[in-house]
Amino acid sequence: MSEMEFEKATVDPAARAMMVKAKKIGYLTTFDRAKAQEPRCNFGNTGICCRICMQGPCRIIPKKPGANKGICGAQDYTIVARNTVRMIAGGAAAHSDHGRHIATTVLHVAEGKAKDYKITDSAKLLKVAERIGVATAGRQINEIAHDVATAALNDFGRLDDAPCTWIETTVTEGRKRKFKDTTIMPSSINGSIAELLHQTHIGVDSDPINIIFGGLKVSLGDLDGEYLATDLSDVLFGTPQPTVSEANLGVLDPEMVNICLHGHNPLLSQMVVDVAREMQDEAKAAGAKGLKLSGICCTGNEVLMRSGISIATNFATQELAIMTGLVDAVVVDVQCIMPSLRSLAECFHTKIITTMPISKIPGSYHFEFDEEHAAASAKAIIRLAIESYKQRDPNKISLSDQKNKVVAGFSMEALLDLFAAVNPENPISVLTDAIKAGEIKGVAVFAGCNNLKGTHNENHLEIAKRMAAADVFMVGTGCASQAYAMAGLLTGEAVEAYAGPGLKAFLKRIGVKADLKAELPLIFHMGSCVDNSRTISLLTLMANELGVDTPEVPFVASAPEPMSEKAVAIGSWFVSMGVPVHIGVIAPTTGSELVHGVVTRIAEDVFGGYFIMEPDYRKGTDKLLAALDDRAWKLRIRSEARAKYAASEAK
Ligand code: BF8
Ligand code: SF4
Repeated sequence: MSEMEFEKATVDPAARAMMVKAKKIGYLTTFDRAKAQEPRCNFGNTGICCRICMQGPCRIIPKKPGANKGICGAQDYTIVARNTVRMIAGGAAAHSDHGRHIATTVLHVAEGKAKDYKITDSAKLLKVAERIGVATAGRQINEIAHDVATAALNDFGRLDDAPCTWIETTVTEGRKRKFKDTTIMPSSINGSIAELLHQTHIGVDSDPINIIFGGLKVSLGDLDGEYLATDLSDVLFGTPQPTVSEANLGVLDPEMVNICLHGHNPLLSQMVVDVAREMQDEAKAAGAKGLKLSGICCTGNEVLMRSGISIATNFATQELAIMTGLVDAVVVDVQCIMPSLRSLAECFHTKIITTMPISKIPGSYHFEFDEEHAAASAKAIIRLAIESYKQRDPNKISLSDQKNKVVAGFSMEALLDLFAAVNPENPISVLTDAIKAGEIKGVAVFAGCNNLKGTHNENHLEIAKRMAAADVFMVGTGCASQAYAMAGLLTGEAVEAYAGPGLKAFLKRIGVKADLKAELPLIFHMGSCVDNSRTISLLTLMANELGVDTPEVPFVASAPEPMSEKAVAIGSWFVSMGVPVHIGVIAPTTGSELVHGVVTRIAEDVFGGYFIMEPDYRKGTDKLLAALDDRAWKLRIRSEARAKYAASEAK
């Protein structure tokens, strides 16, 4: 890669510097591999390659008689729909398995097992219990935790038609009716995934609409799994509160033992954080100043939100953390971990430590995470990192001077506390009143990954800056939030630099009253990808306060650089929730005009939400702003009409 190519690959200066080093040592990073994959196969790119049975792959060539269908006769629309919803199934499986793991741990804590964990946030437990109908009066915390965890686990394998508890008790009445009317209300997360794999087996469903509805049902199962993962992680480890930290490769400290926590599930990473506090002396005995933990991907978000742990980098640049020569160990659990980390680690002293039975990398260290002895597992991992530190080669170190301040930790509870500083009786009205008054245009959620079809972090940053200038209140999760953290957008300085006058005034009003230790940031970091559930509770609260269903709320979502199957699942349930969803890539749906039209246009008629596929950040921003304007305008017209009607009724 040349200098110019580095600039096209990423907007992050820390990453560029490490890419130069990679070139020097002859290591091909994910950026080189992305380039080597060009040009992409058009069949795969447009979704019309079917590999669902072993007669395939069948590729659809519309003008070639016989090849305009698969060998079994499947049409383009069946193939595109099947491929799309199978991605949703993969995403839902990943998110909800994570949730199931947390729920099982809560159950074990309640049963007196898993002794290294405890119920940290009993207020949250009581709130969740009351919401889902678990009795609380006069009961022990462990009894309540037992019943809440059991209710969560029941959402995975219910055999009757009762709706999944977390969806049923969290969405608006209007959405519940919609999900029941369209038969997409799930009863069982695992059951809906299995049903969808059956539905899309060769020779089962060829109706693309029916297949898409099956996919949406699974996406709601995904939301259910995310929601209970968030709730029960808060119960186990505490509900996030505003915290100040730092982000980017400059957080790696040359004088400390550096351990990167990478993956998704807080069960192990939070334990490493807790245990590390007691193990600073062991690091000092090895000649370091102490232990420095930092995060990559969503496990990084989990420990940032609850413990203020720094962010090292996000998905696409995970290899470049190792490239600094400063990382003594990367501890990984599940999801979004590049298999290439291991071969790169061979060029350095870095130990890659896998911890989950379903997520191993050949040649790396495997310390199977054992919930019964979680603290001991965490200690063993830290000791390996300390050993590794002793082998660090000073000649291979490349310091990065890039790091930015981060203000994060905005759970829904923390956001409501902020709004309550202005209006304690009705906190959410602070946000909805500002929209009604036109001070802010609406709310945008930024979520999702990095995708090297574009420039790393560029879409994230450019869209957010433009939305800020247009007075949009922004919340973020996942690698999107990490992109903002790395670039300094989760700060008060960013408000000064980028917010429009309305957003600035709004944030100032809250900031002055709330009197936090830190200033309010431009974008409110709500957590990991499963914490997109927090953004749905924001949407639901707004809808209820405005007296409308969710499709009428000026609320949009954007995954500026989506990559994973989980992102597809999240985008799909946002659409079912009635939200316009921008994605910064063209999804492989264009091979069927019908399916592409359904997901980008017709979906709006049924659910109110739809996908906007737009890789160009300028156009993407314009489309998001147009969707917000349209909703805000309709909201105003409708509420004026309602007021007029009520006045004439009263006469
Ligand atoms: O669950 S945003 S690259 S780390 S999939 Fe993965 Fe995408 Fe990052 Fe978080 Ni979410
Ligand atoms: Fe081909 Fe049909 Fe098999 Fe798909 S399911 S690979 S279209 S024969």
